[in-house]
Amino acid sequence: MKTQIAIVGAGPAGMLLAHLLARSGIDAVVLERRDRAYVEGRVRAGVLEQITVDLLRRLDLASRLDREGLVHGGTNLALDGEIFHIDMSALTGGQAVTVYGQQEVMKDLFDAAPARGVKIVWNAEDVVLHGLDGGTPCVTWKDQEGARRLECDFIAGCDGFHGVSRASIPASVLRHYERIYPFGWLGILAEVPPAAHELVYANHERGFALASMRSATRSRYYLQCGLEEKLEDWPDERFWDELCLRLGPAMAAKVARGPSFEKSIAPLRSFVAEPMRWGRLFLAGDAAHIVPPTGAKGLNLAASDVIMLHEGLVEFYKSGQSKGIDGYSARALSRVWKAERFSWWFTSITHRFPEMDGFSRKLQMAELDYIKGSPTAQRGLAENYVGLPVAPMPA
Ligand code: RFL
Ligand code: PHB
Repeated sequence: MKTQIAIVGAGPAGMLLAHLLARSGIDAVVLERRDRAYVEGRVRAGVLEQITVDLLRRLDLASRLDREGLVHGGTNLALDGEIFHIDMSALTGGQAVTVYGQQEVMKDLFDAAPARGVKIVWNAEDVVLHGLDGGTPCVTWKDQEGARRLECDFIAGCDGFHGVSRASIPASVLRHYERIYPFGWLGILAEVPPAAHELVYANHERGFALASMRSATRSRYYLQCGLEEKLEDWPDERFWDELCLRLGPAMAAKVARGPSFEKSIAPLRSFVAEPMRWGRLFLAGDAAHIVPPTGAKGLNLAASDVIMLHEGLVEFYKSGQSKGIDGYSARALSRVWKAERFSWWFTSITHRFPEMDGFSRKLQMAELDYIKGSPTAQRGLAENYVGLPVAPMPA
């Protein structure tokens, strides 16, 4: 087989890139290790920045998003049960985020794929990238038809944090920057109406809690938990009790309890691999960087990476120039690092750290109190939360 772009991974980065390339008339094939049900079934992101919403609209993939997505012009912070509102829209000249689950985004991307000519190979095992530093790269894998081979011009490594793409770059070239946090998030989904109209990020003495949602009838809640904790230790009643404690009495009165139908623990990590291009390979999304979910940035960074990569590839194929693809890594990393900074900072002011002494706790409380009283501080938070702009292509 032959194509122009081999895309490894059918997550948000891989599928958004595949749709963008299909629209621009650039041939691509997506190779995914799992099946559609697995990729679509993963409960992950919930908050889309405007640039991600605009991308889905540009791709004509937003009709359900525009009907069902919940537009949030504000968010809430809570300190030991006392809640204050941040009017993000007023602070950012009318910008907002949209609550629409990653599962729904994936469904829309997969449903539209066949009619748009987006080719996906499911259950591609043992994917190996070859010839990255030469002129004729290719990808090999195994599936039900046996050993397969795809020749291409470039490879887009969109295979997430544990994928093969980043690992195919020589260690002497790649630099890693990392922070591992001493806690995780325990998340549940329940078919109950959300406690608040907008999200609540709660800093409590006992640890962080987040009240989020998927729709007017489906709630998503998270609790900061220890990395050693097991799901069996968290029956629903314990979860609801702890959530209500951390959100405080005013919010607790509005929490509707019900059986959870999904429960999982995710560790928190900040990670960046540089550069995001090596020879014929480009990394995009979680393959190159991870943020703790506090800032709701992971899926949105996957979207901004592939917007930039797509622009570079279009320039290359339409005008033969390589400035866009040559500048891709630096351009993408400049936005990635700002999201890393924001996600780290937002995590640091909302979570309980094991080594935290009285002084650190007082500083955290002072910072939240400062944000509460200062429109200037709120503007910084709001500007980052709704999403920073994508820098223009290098001239
Ligand atoms: P993905 O989604 O991990 O997709 C990678 C795909 O590659 C496949 N793959 C391979 N395919 C072929 N060969 C191989 N060797 C392969 N290895 C892997 C995998 O099967 C998979 O299908 O990466 P991508 O596309 O870069 O997308 C990243 C996002 O999924 C991720 O950043 C977000 O989910 C992060 N995230 C959030 N992001 C937001 O923007 N807003 C949020 O509110 C938000 N909340 C979250 C989150 C992530 C969470 N968890 C569980 C980590 C909340 C949580 C709890
Ligand atoms: C979610 O709804 O899953 C969600 C919302 C906001 C975050 C992280 C996750 O910061």
